Amino acid sequence: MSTRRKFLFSALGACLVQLSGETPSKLLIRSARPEDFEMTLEGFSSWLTPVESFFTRTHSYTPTIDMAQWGLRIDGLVDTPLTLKLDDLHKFPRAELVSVMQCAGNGRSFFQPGVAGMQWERGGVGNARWSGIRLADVLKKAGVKSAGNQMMMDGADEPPGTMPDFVRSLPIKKALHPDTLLAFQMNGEPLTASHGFPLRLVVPGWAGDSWVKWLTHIEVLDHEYDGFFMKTAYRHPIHPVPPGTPVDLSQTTPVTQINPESVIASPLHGSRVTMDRTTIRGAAWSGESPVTRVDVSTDSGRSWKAAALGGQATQYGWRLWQLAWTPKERGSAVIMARATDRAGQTQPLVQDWNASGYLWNVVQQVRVEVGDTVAAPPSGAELNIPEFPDAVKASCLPCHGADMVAGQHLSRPQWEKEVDKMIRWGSSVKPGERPALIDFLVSHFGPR
Ligand SMILES: Nc1nc2c(c(=O)[nH]1)N[C@H]1C(S)=C(S)[C@@H](COP(=O)(O)O)O[C@H]1N2
Ligand SMILES: [Mo]
Repeated sequence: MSTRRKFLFSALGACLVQLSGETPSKLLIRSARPEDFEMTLEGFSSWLTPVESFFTRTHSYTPTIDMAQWGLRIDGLVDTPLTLKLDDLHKFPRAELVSVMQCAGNGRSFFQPGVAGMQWERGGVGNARWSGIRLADVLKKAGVKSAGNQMMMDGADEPPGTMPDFVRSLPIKKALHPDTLLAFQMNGEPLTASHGFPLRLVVPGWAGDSWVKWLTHIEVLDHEYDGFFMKTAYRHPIHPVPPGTPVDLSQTTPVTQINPESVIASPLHGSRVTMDRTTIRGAAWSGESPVTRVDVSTDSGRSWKAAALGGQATQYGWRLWQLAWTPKERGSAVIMARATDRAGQTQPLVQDWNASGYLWNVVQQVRVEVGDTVAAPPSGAELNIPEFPDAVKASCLPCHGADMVAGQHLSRPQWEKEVDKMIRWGSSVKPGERPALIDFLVSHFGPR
């Protein structure tokens, strides 16, 4: 944390919770408060993502859990409502699996026109070994009534102001699937505070928004849960729309499974390689259906070759892949990789646009120069955070950092919409301050 950041943090931090851990050194900090950290491209070289390299996505703050008080409540449409302590949960049969977890918004920064939200590039995803117990075993103990077809899940995190609480629901069919877990562990270690200690949901094949952290309450319902994070957020259009078109919520459906995707870990975009043999490699994954092939092109998509798949083959984990390439000529080359899963789904070349920037999975293009020497790409642009006027500090920064604002690239109507949402969620912007606030945001953080 910079000194200036620390200063703002303590000056405005009266109502705030501290960061849960040390500043992560292996991650890109998209937002320090709340914690939104992105995995770097290096992460696509390892089969299991170490916890210290694993992305973090938190809507409000990381709660501090008092284990003397903590319990998991299961109620609603069940025969026997239960409150289970961690010891009780440990008595159920153990279950474990390797699965990718990907944020629904991974790749959001690539949408054109740009959309509001965390500006993830490719690293809002990771692959880990999750251990715990089957959710189905716990639900069977409570006895789901025949009318129960959805399951509400809530964690211990509490939002600031009047922001809605992060509460989600899951169809009971997915909840009862033997691979849906209540996990205590990630890669053999107890969950860290950022990743949901002491208990989180593991919903393999589905986007991260269903993987509720710090789980405290499950309620069996006969309908989809009615809150903001089910009925407004995490929805995407049923039918494709022209880019930039707002879609009525009645024409949207909740985000569920993730799509096939492949990321090139090496060589890096903008780097220089020689005429010698280069290994092109990366990782590929899909939703509930495993990746069965990755095709690589080194000539802008004119021809494709199957890459060799490595890492372990599991239902939900990612595969590492590689292909040897000996360039035939000097100049500029575009490398692409395209994953296909067992269900026959493959990555598109053009994304269907959606206003929330979910489920980006367009085939990546990595441009390299073939020359006489090897060279790393030029280093990327740093986030430039200007000094915020006092009124902006006072209305925005009590709840989140300046980095969260500075990462956005929005048009005037988009900023107006965001500011009005924040006012609804308890920001102290006075009516007279709104025009200057919008002007500041549009002039510094306008469209790319
Ligand atoms: N309680 C709670 N659970 C949550 C969230 C949250 O904000 N609160 N964020 C969700 C989202 S959108 C994602 S992508 C994943 C991220 O999990 P991670 O931080 O362990 O990577 O957690 C999910 N579970
Ligand atoms: Mo997410």
